[in-house]
Amino acid sequence: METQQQLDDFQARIDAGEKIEPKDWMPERYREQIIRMGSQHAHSEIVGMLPEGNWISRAPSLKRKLVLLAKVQDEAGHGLYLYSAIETLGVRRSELIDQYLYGNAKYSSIFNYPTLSYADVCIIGWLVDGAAIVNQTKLAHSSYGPYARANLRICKEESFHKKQGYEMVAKLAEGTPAQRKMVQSAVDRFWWPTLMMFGPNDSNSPNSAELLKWQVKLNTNDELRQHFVDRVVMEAEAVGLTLPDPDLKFNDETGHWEFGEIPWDEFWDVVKGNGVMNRERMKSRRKAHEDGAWVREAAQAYARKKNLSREKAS
Ligand code: FAQ
Repeated sequence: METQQQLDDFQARIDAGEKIEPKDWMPERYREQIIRMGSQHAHSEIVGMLPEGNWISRAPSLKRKLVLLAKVQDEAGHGLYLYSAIETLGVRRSELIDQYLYGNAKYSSIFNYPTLSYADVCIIGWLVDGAAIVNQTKLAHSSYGPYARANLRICKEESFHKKQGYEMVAKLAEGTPAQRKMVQSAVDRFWWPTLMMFGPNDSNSPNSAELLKWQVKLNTNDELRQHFVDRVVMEAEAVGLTLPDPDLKFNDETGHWEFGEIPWDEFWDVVKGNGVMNRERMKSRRKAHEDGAWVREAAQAYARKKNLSREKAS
């Protein structure tokens, strides 16, 4: 039973900017929210390897292949940092993974879109990693210590991902007419799904109030989305690409770029599992997990053996 005094003391620690660490007292709902959000974040990083992984064997040069291999491996690492951070709350990683492979845990909607050309890989680096950074640099100040620290490490790598993506976009944008067409088509297809990554509008975001109160999230979904749009408009202009939104216009009074209505029906459809690639993505992840069962068993047997010999020696 949580007492009002415990809840007040907890809130006072949050308001004072203290980090909450695994062994500290916390409301059960705080624990549940970090597990929900952090594990969905981890699943997203893992599923997020698939769209770009699709192009590793078809990268246009050895250099591009090496960069892409390293980037996709980084995403796997991000998933592992996040699972480790969430496990500090007493939940097993295998349980979390089961929830998304065989249950109904979510992962980011953006990874349910296909990568039709190599330019899509470049656009993912620029826009998707760019959006992830806007979100995660804030989460690096989140109140839950292990989750904040995982995000700090992730951001350092994501910044590099974004730069390499933007560099490739710039190269294509100044290339042949066919290359320019290819990269513009990728922008056209990824623009709205990228804006959806920030989640529903604030008025439709049931988790935000609690997460903001506990400083798990430091900004609302709409604030971060706006911050991203303000940055990207200038970046698109610099490389001569057009963002596919006729309503995009600068508001002198607010100092922000206004943008058109996000296709929310499409967003909810994808979140519910009906996107173009949802089924394919889950099939690939389940297969990878099941094919890897022997590796997990071998690692566990090795760990048991090591523990046993340590016990005997002591
Ligand atoms: N997709 O009440 P809210 C990356 C769900 S990492 C799917 O607003 P909240 C790296 C939400 O879960 C990208 N579902 O939720 C990379 C909730 O459902 P639930 C992932 C979504 O938590 C780059 C319901 O809608 N980043 O890209 C989405 O306050 C390149 C109501 O929503 C993170 O996960 C969505 N887009 O705010 C990898 C960052 N949006 O659980 C490879 C951490 C919302 O109640 C290549 N997470 N939903 O059943 C967050 O910042 C937040 O969780 C939000 C959602 C902002 C995503």
